[in-house]
Amino acid sequence: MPSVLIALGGNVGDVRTTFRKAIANICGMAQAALLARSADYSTPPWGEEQQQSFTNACIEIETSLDPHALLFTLHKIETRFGRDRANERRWGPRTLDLDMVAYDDIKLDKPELTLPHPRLFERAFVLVPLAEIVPDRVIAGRRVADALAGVSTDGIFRLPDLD
Ligand code: A4P
Ligand code: MG
Repeated sequence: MPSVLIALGGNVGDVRTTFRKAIANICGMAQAALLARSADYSTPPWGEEQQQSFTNACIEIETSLDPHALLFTLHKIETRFGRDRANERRWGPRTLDLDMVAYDDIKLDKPELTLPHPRLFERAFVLVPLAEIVPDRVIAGRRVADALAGVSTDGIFRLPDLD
């Protein structure tokens, strides 16, 4: 079954609880198996800096859904957890953002779905949790751990495990 890497982010509400529930929803709604889950990380806001710090994490799943069906499912889950795309700014505050980082080695270049995620290599808030779970994975010709070595991780710290 295809392996998919998903980045989770949010900075409104109880984000760590949202992540826990959202991951359960992803597994249920996408008939997916959870292969790996990073720790949660606190990360400084990127893009628009005058907002609360974010919590970020990454997961690896196996699913039989195709990329578009999975994207549709991820959007439904974002909405279920209070995401309101119609009333938010790009890079602004949000309860839950679910980005598909990579879907096997599939390449897609459509506005509604670009794979691998086009801004992955600029984003320490994705690369740090990703390198925790798949350091040796090669995405768009680059090893994840090597890509992480090329960005600043200032202000990013791992949050203690919840039990
Ligand atoms: N889309 C295209 N490709 C993909 C893909 N691979 N995965 C389309 C998911 N979606 C994809 O996404 C906009 C459109 O991209 C969707 O319609 C989808 O079909 P969105 O989630 O509605 O918009 P967005 O999240 O505001 O845009 P973007 O560019 O994904 O921004 P970010 O970076 O996700 O913005 N700082 C920290 N520290 N941590 C964060 O998590 N997040 C943001 C949010 C800003 N700053 C942050 C963080
Ligand atoms: Mg997004």
